[in-house]
Amino acid sequence: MKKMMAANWKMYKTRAEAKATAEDFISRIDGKLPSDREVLIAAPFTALESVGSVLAGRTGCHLCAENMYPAEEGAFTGEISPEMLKDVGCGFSLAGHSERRHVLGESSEFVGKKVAFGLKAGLSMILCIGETIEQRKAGKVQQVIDEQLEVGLSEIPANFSPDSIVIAYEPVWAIGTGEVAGMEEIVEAHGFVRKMLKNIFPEKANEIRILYGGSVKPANCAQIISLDNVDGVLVGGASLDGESFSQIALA
Ligand code: G2H
Repeated sequence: MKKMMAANWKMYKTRAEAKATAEDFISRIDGKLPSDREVLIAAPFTALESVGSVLAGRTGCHLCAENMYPAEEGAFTGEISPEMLKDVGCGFSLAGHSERRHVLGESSEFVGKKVAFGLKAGLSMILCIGETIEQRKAGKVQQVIDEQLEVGLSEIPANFSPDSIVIAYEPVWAIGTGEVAGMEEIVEAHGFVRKMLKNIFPEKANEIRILYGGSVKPANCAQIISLDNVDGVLVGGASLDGESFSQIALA
């Protein structure tokens, strides 16, 4: 299973800034990315084409949307379909990032519809999950993970390929706060994720990648990706700079 080193640029960067960052990043990893690693950049919709032009044709480099709407087309003002994303060169989309769950009010059911629809439309999907600090303090980490996985994956086609689904565990209290989860907390949560995946897909669970996200930096990345059941990282703030993200990708 190849490790996935993924950037999430959120609502940052104009087209020109995005292209310059992608070019800087690629120039720093060119010829150095181990064959057992892949990199992925999730960029704002407006920057997908310019970032895609930099990643195009590069082995192990993927373009990703940060969100999508579960319909082919229609009267959904402000939304983007999987076909539109594929048309601009995306192979992946995020679904259920905590900022969409908590700032935009997306439910697990809606996230599950996106994962299933995106997969059926030919995208690979990165399902983001994770508990709030209140849920952690109440001892509900496993319960939240189980619910978000069960509902988020409930409608996917039975014949899905395990490399077309990626889970990103991102504890909400560690996102953009500089407070990375402790190594034991990461191992425990990723163990819960793997266990739940085995319950749902006994034959494919070990081939589904589980990424950690939440204040990943060049200084902590190598240790995090060496942990049990950590198959890569999803990086926000520290991916906005080409040098910093290249250090993470090569960590
Ligand atoms: C979590 C992460 C990227 P950051 O949202 O998805 O962001 O690395 O800034 O905590």
